[in-house]
Amino acid sequence: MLPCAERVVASISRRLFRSYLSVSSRRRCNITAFMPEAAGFDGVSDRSTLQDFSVSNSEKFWAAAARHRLSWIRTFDAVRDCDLSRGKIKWFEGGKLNVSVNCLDRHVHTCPDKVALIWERDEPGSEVKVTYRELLDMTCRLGNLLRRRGVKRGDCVTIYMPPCPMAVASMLACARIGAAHNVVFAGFSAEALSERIRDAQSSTVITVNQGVRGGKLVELKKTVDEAVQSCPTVQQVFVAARTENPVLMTARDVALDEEMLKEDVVCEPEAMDSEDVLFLLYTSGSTGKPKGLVHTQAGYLLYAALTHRYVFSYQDGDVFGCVADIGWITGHSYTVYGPLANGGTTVLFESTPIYPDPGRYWEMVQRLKINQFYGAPTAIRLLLKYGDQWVRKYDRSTLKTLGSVGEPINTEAWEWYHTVVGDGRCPVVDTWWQTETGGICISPKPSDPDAEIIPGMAMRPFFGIKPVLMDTEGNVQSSSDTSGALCIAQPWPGMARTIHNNHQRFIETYCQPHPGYFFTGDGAYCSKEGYYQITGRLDDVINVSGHRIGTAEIEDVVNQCPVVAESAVIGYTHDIKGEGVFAFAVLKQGVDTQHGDVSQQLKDTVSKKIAKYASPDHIQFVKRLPKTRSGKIMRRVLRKIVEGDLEGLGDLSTLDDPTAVQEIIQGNSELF
Ligand code: 6R9
Repeated sequence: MLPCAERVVASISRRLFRSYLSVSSRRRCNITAFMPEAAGFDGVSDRSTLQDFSVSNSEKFWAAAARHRLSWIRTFDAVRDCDLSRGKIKWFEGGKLNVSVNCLDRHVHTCPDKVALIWERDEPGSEVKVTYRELLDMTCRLGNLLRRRGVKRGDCVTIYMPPCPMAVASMLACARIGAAHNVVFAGFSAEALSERIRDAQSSTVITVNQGVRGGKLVELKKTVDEAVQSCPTVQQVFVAARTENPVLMTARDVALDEEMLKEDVVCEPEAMDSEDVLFLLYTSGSTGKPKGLVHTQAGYLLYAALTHRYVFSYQDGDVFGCVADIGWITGHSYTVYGPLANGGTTVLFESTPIYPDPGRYWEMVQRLKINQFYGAPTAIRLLLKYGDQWVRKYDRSTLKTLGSVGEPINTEAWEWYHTVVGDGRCPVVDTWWQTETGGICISPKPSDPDAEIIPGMAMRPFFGIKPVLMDTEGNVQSSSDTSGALCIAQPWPGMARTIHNNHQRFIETYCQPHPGYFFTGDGAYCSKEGYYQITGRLDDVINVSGHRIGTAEIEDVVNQCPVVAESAVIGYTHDIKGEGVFAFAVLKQGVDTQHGDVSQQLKDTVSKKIAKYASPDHIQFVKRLPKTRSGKIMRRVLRKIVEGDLEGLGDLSTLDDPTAVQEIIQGNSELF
């Protein structure tokens, strides 16, 4: 019998498609037109040798990229000084630069009136455009204000704001004066915010009076008020006005818009060392409290810029639409830093995929003439449920590339995204990466815009990335067509440097499991051709009667059943099999579980499509799945519910809708 992952690939490879450009036109490609710095690389004449070169001559590759893509105040002395086994990661030491200058000033010199940001506000049709000149002015005023109010190089400012130009200006103002930022997703609770402010030891917080999302007001300032009660370090809270409604202002609060007007539009940028901290970003681990991953200046910016350009085939003049919130790494790298470093036009999306109706994304694509759309599978699955008419209504002819991020994209969602949203015309790039990696590491077309794509596979490593798969004994799997723990064999500039205040945890989590390698915590399959498919978090891989299976593989099949909108699969302790399979399924509107045995139908389908052992022992139908605010299904919570360990549900601060958990607990108790 074939290994599971291989069967998944075999089943989908029939649908493998090639891009429309012929092989001969690919060969004619001029390598320096594709990547100018490649001109100096010995023996590099086409894109496939460029990829090999970037891995085997990593220092040369990154040095050339850093010189070419970034503006330096002082050039670097050393390219890298890394020892992964000790968690020592340093790039471009000796170099000095300013990230805000790289994202703003240099573009203001060449194209001051180019639109930098399109703020797609909650109400469709009310977008606001901000040019590079205007964004630089805002950033400088804000930088001066922060400086005048005592924020110094090396301090950490917490930003609790929805996507808006002021949030971007706040991030860049911190970068300008050498302060680190800590953006906390504006949907987090007061408790979660407070914990992050305390851990980051921020004395300054920037927020807005109220947020507006899905037609509703969100009381962000009130949440900050509640959060800072337990944050003795906080001395000042800057409050920008998103709405006209007044909010309670205390002695600690500063009206941001008013105060900024008093400041000059020239703000001297700090000359930052390459390895100074640019930002902290908190993310959840499988256990313990959230960890503040630390990213630094030059390496992060270079990696965000290069991946943004090559993964999405971004070209000057394109409008880039990443709908991720700025509170997540995707928003940092692909709404803010990557596009702005490249002098691009980037969309800041304030709303939801279904406001005012499920056509929102595509109406926005039509109105803003978006060329690259980058979103999450969870939203794609949600929209798929509403039907094709919401997509077909709008002109999507400007779209060139569709991106997916955050979790494995199941085949049904991939096909729908490709054929309905992209009219079968736009490549879908499934991008694998993490907060820890800073930017995209595996994606279908990093070095060749004409490369073939297999649905549901992240495919190929980005320049300079060398993935390896480890077997259960911790040995590198030498052949392809195999599965294992995904590690990265050599450092790259965009990787996180440490966990704030806890370097030991960084070493234990990422460096010690496989000494000398960066351990990602994900499992992957590598096909005969060397293409990668992410099989899910390793803690989501289950072992049923000795057969290893990724929960994502089972979900993929369950989701293909016409009655299913979405599902989550977990393993649970089973007396005989070791682990059994438990599936939670959300059915499409109007499907009745009472009529016909939907449950049996789903079990049979999994038996048929994968194997009998993979068939769920139990299926619980639920109204919704517990998800984080960034749309990740919290399988850990489902596992605890199935185990009956309600005390051990753990940190629920990232949960989007707490009532989902209550409903599932109730339904689960009725099941047995
Ligand atoms: C960018 C981001 C990281 C985890 C990662 C993996 C999952 C992200 C994925 C994917 C399969 C993809 N993940 N992209 N799994 N295919 N294309 O999401 O960062 O929030 O830190 O999450 O998300 O499990 O380890 P982050």
